[in-house]
Amino acid sequence: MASVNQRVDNYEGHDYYNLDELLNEDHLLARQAVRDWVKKEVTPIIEDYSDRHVCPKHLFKGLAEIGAFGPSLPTEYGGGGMDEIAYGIIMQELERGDSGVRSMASVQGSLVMYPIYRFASEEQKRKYLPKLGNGDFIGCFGLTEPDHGSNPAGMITNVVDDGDSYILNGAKMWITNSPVADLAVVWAKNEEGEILGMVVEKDAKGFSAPEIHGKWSLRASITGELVFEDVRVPKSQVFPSVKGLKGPLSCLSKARYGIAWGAIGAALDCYDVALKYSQQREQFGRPIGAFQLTQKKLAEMITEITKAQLLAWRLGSMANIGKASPAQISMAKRNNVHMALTVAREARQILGGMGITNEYPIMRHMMNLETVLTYEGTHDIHLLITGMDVTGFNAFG
Ligand code: TGC
Ligand code: FAD
Repeated sequence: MASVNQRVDNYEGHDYYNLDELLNEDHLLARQAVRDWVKKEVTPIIEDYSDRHVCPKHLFKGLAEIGAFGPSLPTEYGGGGMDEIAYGIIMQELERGDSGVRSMASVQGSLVMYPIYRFASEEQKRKYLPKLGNGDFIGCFGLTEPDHGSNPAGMITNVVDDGDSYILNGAKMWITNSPVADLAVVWAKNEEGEILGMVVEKDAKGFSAPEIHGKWSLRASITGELVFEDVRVPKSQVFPSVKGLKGPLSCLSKARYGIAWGAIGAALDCYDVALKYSQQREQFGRPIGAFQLTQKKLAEMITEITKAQLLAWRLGSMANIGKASPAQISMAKRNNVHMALTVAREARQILGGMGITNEYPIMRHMMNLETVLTYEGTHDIHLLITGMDVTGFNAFG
């Protein structure tokens, strides 16, 4: 198969329930700008970078230029000053290109800029946010540890008070962007067992961020560890206004919201490719789209995509007035990612043997979505969040 993808990307979206009527001019303009950028900058290179398992780092600057970092954060702090629906639409168009490219933006905007904006001192905000917003700095978010993934409350990474500084020890695992990051937002326990957030710069003595190799999923996104060996962190680097797990979990709510929208983009790309293929590919003297079994697949795909679009739009409307609860966000993340993975699997079948090649984006989306199903809270953890919300009983521990 071609080592560099030759795909002609003539994607124009699918809107079966006329949801565009619910969008405003700003949403539509943002969508078109990001769609154009993805066609120009992502589609032509993404199969090659995924194939080589290399992160297209040069895209960070372009992502900043199209306003993909913190679209709903205030402009004075490096964000885009848009609403939550615009943020969602931007994530959707990026993930239409590749989940890893959307990850680059999610982490920078929702997991690095957002906690600094929300919890840091004014001095920290002024120091970091403009440079994160324009892509001069790359950030990462360290919550997960080798032995504590779904249960971050059990973390063992810790700080010990040493006058004007803390001494940080421990390790974080599976951290998007860590090997290329200039700074890390790190969550660690103090001597009282309270979780604190802090910014650790890459040059800090005792800090390293080795890359994790061998991923079959999200291959165009770079993932690594964070290792802290007696790292001295000045107290001015610690977030003054948050303690406890609600700090990192509130960042996750912001990022999970973006994924609920983003996953629809991957599904739309798979649907778009499969629909066009079914209209052109002939077997038994007819287009395969004329067979009932192919129509069943396509009809179910667009039905599930449309339901996910409605869920995301309603969630966005609630988020705009500060009324999207963490549990509502969990439901949308879980449903929409699973929907996208199912759509990718069905689309792959419609393309027959061609579906497994890198001439089409479907297998790449499918493999990417296996990560998206797991990170930011696994499929089953989000089910348990909904279960707890509706029953009042905690089934985690
Ligand atoms: P629990 O007792 O339920 O909650 C502790 C405190 O946090 C509050 N809270 C939230 N606040 C904001 N947003 C949320 N989503 C929140 N969920 C809970 C809660 O009200 C409480 O506040 P307070 O004031 O009472 O202290 O905590 P728990 O220890 O029982 O944990 C619950 C559980 C299992 C749901 C949580 O630990 C969880 O969500 N686990 C999943 C872990 C996870 O999602 N990790 C993601 C790591 S980052 C990542 O994957 C980035 S991928 C990046 C990319 O490339 O895109
Ligand atoms: P585990 O928690 O060990 O779970 C394994 C299985 O057990 C899952 O199926 C889970 O659903 C199930 N399980 C766990 N507990 C329960 C329970 N109580 N009841 C029922 N089932 C349960 N983390 C970061 O902090 N920052 C990042 O930037 C980041 N980026 C990532 C990038 C990639 C490519 C990947 C793969 C992960 C990333 N993560 C990141 C980590 C991610 O959030 C975790 O992988 C995820 O939270 C799950 O943790 P785990 O892998 O340790 O699985």
